[in-house]
Order: sequence, then structure tokens, then C-alpha cells
Amino acid sequence: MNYENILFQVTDGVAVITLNRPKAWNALCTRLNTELEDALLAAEQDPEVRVVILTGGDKVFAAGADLKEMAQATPMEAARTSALAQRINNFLEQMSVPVIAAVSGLALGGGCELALACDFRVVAEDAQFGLPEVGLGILPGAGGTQRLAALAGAARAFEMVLLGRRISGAAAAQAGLATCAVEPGQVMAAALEMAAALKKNPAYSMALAKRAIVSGQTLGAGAGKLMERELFALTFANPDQAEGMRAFAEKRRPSFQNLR
Ligand code: DAK
Repeated sequence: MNYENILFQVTDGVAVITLNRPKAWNALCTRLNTELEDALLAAEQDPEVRVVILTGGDKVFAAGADLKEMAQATPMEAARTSALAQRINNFLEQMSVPVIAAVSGLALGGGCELALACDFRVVAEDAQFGLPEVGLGILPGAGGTQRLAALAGAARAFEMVLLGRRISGAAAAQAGLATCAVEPGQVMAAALEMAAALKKNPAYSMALAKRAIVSGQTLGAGAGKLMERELFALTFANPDQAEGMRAFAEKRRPSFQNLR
């Protein structure tokens, strides 16, 4: 697919996807979402890719769904675009590689929901997270109500969703909504540093550990623990389990194959 609204680059096992529609504050139009879904699939299918970083660049992460497009949509078009947005956010959780959102500037509405669907959020201290949908007569429809409450608690979710209050990147890190907040201008460097740390761990056990965490979040803790038990057993089907334990016994660094 020819990308017009995103940039996609893989370097040393790190796939960087950059939302790139600056004139519309990276508003998530259907074309952008279609390209994003395509790039995420490509990253998942590339065995060389170990980590995905999703960013909007230095100025803005994304100002939400494309309101101009949404305002004119027929009910059938609205159904298709909302299915696409939900597919993307669910796929981010289902990917076998860790996904880091690198957030500078505004992450509003669907942009905030997109960041919340990633596994890590490395954010600028002065970034702004907000869910203004209720003020527009709709509500966050791409999983935001659930993911926000799970990450930062129902009290914060009520405040941000019903009152439409924005919070800064620094406050988001304190509230558990972001993984860490760094100085503006240092976001991509911090995300790449995190990617390098993730790459040291074997791909398959990270993939299964991610699946166990997400299963508990989506199915409940009881089902999550059952999944965890089965997934734990599955790690023994991958050569990196034997290598990790052999390296420990031999007091050396493991040399993982990273099959996933
Ligand atoms: N959509 C379309 N265009 C946008 C946009 C957006 N969200 N945000 C900005 N733009 C466009 C502006 O229309 C303007 O275009 P031109 O007039 O130049 O053609 C250009 O970007 C520059 O914007 P401004 O002139 O407004 O610039 P300012 O610096 O004054 O303000 C701003 C920037 C980002 C603060 C402001 O534009 C703004 O407040 N934008 C809207 C933010 C917002 O309300 N976002 C939430 C949208 S609702 C669902 C999935 C997802 C969703 C719902 C359901 N399902 C799966 C069911 C998500 C909903 C949302 O995200």
C-alpha cells in the first residue's frame, strides 16, 4: 500500500510508525486508519521486527477522529469507520510485539484512545491527554472508557470523560495513564531507549506475557490466570526457554533466537 498519511520505517528491529497529517493535527481519517492498520499488520508479520513505536512526531500525537469526515458520514460509513478504529486498537493489544506510544503535544479523543491501546506510553511532560467526545454529543467509542478506567481508575475516567478535563503528560504518568514522562524533545530518544531494553528480552516469552496481561484485562482475572498457566507451559516449546535457563546455570549472557 502507498502511504500518504503515515511514515513507516524499520531499523534494527524497531518499526517506527509516524502519523503524518500535520495540517489536520494528525486527525484520524479513514485513509490514515487504513494505512495504519496495514503498517501494523506488516510489522506483526515481519519476523525481524521486535518492537513497534507509534508516534505523531514532536508537535502532536493526534487530535482525534476526523470530525469533518465524521460529521458527514452516513450510518453505514460510520459503522465501517468505527469498526476500523476498534480493529486497530484491539490489534495493538493482540500484536505479539510490544508497542510503545511516543506522545508529544495533544492526544485527544481517538488519539488518546489509540495511545491507551499501546502497551507503553512514553510522553512529554507537557503533552495533553483528553477525551472531549461527550462535549461533542458522542462518547469515546474505541475502547477508551474501558482502557482509561483500567489504567488510571474509574475516578480519573469519570473526570476525563464526563467533565472533558485534559491532563498533562506529567500528571498522566503520576496517574498510571502514562508509563513515564520525560522532557519535551526527549520523547523519541526515551522511546528508543525503552525499545532497546525490550529487545534484550526474548521475543516469545514477551509475546506470551503480553497475551496473559491483556487476557486478564479483557476477560477478567480468573480467565487471565488460566491463560497464564497455559501460556507458561507454552514457553517450554520455544528454544529460548532452554537457552535462558542454561545461560543462568553457566553464568553467561543468554543468546536468544527470538522466534515468535
Ligand atoms: N478532525 C478534523 N480536522 C481537524 C481536527 C479533527 N479532530 N483537529 C484539527 N483539525 C483541523 C482543523 O479543522 C483545521 O483545518 P483547516 O480549517 O485548516 O482546514 C486544522 O486542523 C487546524 O486546526 P485549528 O485551526 O482548529 O487549529 P488550533 O490550533 O486553533 O486548534 C486543536 C487545534 C487540535 C486544539 C483544535 O483543532 C481541536 O480542538 N480539534 C478537535 C479536537 C477534538 O475534539 N478531538 C476529538 C474528536 S472526537 C469511535 C472511535 C473513535 C472516536 C469515536 C468513536 N468508534 C470506534 C465508535 C473518536 C472520536 C473523537 O476523536
